[in-house]
Amino acid sequence: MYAQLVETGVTQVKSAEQLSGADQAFQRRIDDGIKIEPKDWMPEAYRKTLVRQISQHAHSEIVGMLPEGNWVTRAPSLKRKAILLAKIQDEGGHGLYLYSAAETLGVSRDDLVDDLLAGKAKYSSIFNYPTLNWADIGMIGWLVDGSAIINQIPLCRCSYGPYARAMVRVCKEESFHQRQGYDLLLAMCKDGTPEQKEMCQDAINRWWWPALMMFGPSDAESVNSAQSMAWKIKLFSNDDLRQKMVDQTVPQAEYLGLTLPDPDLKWNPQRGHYDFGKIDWSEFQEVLKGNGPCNRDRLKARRDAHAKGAWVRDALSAYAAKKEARAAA
Ligand code: BYC
Repeated sequence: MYAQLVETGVTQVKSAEQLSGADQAFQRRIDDGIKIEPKDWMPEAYRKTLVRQISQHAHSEIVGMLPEGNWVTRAPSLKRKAILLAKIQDEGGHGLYLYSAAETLGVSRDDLVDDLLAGKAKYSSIFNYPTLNWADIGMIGWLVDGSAIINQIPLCRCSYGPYARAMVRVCKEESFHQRQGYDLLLAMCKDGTPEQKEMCQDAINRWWWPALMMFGPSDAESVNSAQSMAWKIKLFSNDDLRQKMVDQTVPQAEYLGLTLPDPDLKWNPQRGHYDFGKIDWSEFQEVLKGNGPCNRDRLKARRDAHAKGAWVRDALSAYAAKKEARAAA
């Protein structure tokens, strides 16, 4: 892979002495806020970190279509169905931008997808939870896209140009997604029946803690944060972003008349933030190991979809080969 990258000009071979000088110069560029572009020299570990994060992010967008897809045929009105379809389509688009951003780092999309299908690649833990009632669709928009925005707005300023630029459009679309989720919940909580409000409470009881886990392990346990922050791939720590999510969401939940399932949640005037209860990190670790409620279903759905799409890929390759042969003739 390294040789291939050298060949394609993504990176260059340096002697050990040059490399440490190059590393320092690279860090200076980062510190000065200069964006790193695909053909610039970059430390191998920086490249690998970006491939890891961007590909996980891309996979999350693609797998993230599944829990929502579950409700397309059962949306309660034509309007809600059209909104949901548009949202799911947006997520697919985000996945494609992100795979493209990863490809600028010298990896192939086919390899990334193979890793996902083989169960080797991670994607966000949140998408291993089921969507059991229509209010879950509102919760995904409000809490999951809401968390995604908090995490991703800073990524628009991250040090790697293609990732930062992809994030600008992604964030605009995620903002619309978040608002549609809240709008759906407003309709159910404010204008709906007591049963509908109960569905919303049931949904928030199930989604609240997994949404907080989306931000990743606590800062003390986060193995990648320090280096990623030094490289400005991440601009804020997992815990800082999680706190922002809690502070932002509590008043929104109050307005909906929903109770967040955390008896320890309370405003702390000294800190100027909400205190909240302990996250069950053993649940998070189990989901990461593949033992969440839907891990197996999600991978099966992606594998089946990939197999069913083989004829499209074959047709595209045959068309491209024919076009190339014609051009060469
Ligand atoms: N799920 O050292 P850490 C969306 C892994 S939203 C699964 O803190 P890092 C969407 C982590 O990868 C979701 N795995 O890592 C919204 C690492 O494992 P490896 C996608 C997780 O990278 C609505 C290990 O735990 N968003 O797309 O510094 C609809 C240690 O963690 C999770 C993004 O991906 C998790 N929740 O920080 C549709 C945003 N958390 O790789 C779609 C970009 C941690 O060392 N990503 N892990 O084996 C990020 O900002 C960061 O990668 C994270 C983790 C904050 C997620």
